[in-house]
Amino acid sequence: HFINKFRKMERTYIMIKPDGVQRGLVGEIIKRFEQKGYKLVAMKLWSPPREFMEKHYADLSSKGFFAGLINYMTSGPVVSMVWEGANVVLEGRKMLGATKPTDSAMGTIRGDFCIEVGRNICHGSDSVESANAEIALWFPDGVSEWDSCESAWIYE
Ligand code: RTP
Repeated sequence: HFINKFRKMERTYIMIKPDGVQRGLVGEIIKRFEQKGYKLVAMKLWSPPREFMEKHYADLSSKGFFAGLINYMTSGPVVSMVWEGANVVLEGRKMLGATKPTDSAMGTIRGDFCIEVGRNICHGSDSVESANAEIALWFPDGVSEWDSCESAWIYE
C-alpha cells in the first residue's frame, strides 16, 4: 500500500499501569491515541506475574526503586496495547509526557492526570528497538493486521 511505502510506519507498546486502570483512565488514554489517528493493533487487560514484570523492567533491576516499581506494577491489572502509525514511538512518548510528572507538560497524559513518578499511570516504548522487544514479550502470538478506512484521511 502506498501509505506504507512512503511513511515510516512503526508500532509501539503502550501500557496503562495499575493506577491508570484503578483511576478509570483507560478510556481517556485510548481516546487520545485513537483521536490522534493511531491504529490499535493489539490490546489486553491482565495481571502478569511478578517475574514477567521483572523481565519487562530488566534494564532497571539495579535501581533502588526496582522492588517498589515491581510491587506497584503487579498491584492490579494493566492494559497492554500496541499502537501503529507514522513515528508513533516518539510521538506516543510525547503524548504520555515526561517520566516525572513534575516535568510533564500540561496537555500530556502524565501532565494532566498524575503527580508522582512512582504513580505515573502509563508506559511507552522509548525506541523502535525496545518497542519490538516489548511487543514480542507482551504479545508473543502477534498482533491483528487490519485495514483502517481512516488511513486515507490521516495520511497525505
Ligand atoms: P516507562 O518505562 O514506565 O514508560 O517510563 P520511562 O521509560 O519514562 O522511565 P524509566 O526511567 O524507564 O522508569 C520506568 C518507570 O519506573 C518508575 N520510576 N520510579 N521512584 C523513582 O525514582 C522512579 N523512577 C522511575 C516510573 O514508574 C517510570 O515510569
